[in-house]
Amino acid sequence: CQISKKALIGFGVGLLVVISFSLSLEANTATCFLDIFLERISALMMILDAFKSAFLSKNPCNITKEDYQPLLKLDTQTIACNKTLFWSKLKDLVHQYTRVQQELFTLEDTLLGYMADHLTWCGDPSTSDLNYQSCPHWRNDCSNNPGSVFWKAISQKFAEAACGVVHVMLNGSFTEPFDKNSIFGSVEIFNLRPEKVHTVQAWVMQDIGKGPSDSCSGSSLNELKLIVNKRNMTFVCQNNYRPARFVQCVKNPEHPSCRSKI
Ligand code: C8R
Repeated sequence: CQISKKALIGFGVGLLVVISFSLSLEANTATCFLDIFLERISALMMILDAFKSAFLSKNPCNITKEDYQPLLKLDTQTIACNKTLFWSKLKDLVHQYTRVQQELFTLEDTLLGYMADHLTWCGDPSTSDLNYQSCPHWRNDCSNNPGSVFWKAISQKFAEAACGVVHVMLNGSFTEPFDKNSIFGSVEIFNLRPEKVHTVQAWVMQDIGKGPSDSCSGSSLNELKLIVNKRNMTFVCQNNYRPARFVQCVKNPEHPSCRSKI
């Protein structure tokens, strides 16, 4: 077969155009990714700076919600309606559950909550460094410590932003699953906006193998119901919510409550 010189040159030029176009596209894409990456790093640096400024060089027993306001302003993450999940006294189960049911979000599934979870932090008025020796304990030392104030401040914002149906997972193996002094019972429930939130759905989960200490029909849940209704929202309660029970049963498959219909 014969290929003319002209056709060969045309083909060569065409190939060059395609290669150079795709190379420039790749270069553009790479620059674009780099831009996004740098943008994210600088946003994280700003968040970290605002976080540290809230407590560094300050008396760790004298932290206020206002100290965390610059940090809260930088947090623009929003959770879609019906997707917020609060909890009290069963941190492990609720997070095991949201790892599987990724449509629901606890505070630790948001940037600020994720950053601070499992951490203890404080400063010292005499230095601008983090205090690596000791930080005040909220019960034994002082309640206005950097950790407690942080959790209260971001929990308040989390609750204010919730809309639609909100969910809360409570521990039915405690005599008071709804604890008025907890962050859920003292901050979140009172900062829900009834004009945005129409229903509070409670899931009361008992530990497998432990008898119920309290359930939806108990006095503690009734207290929560009264608060919710008084704030013009509907209250719905369910004991041992099946999907979360499945998660508990992964570790206890042979327990009678897991073998029978759960
Ligand atoms: N919330 C509060 N406290 C949180 C937290 C969180 O998301 N994450 C952590 N690690 N902590 P509890 P509660 C720490 O008594 O008081 C939000 C804090 O040190 O079992 O009702 C969350 O949105 C804090 O003092 O529960 C959730 O709905 C304890 O754990 C409630 O508030 C709180 O543990 C849970 O707060």
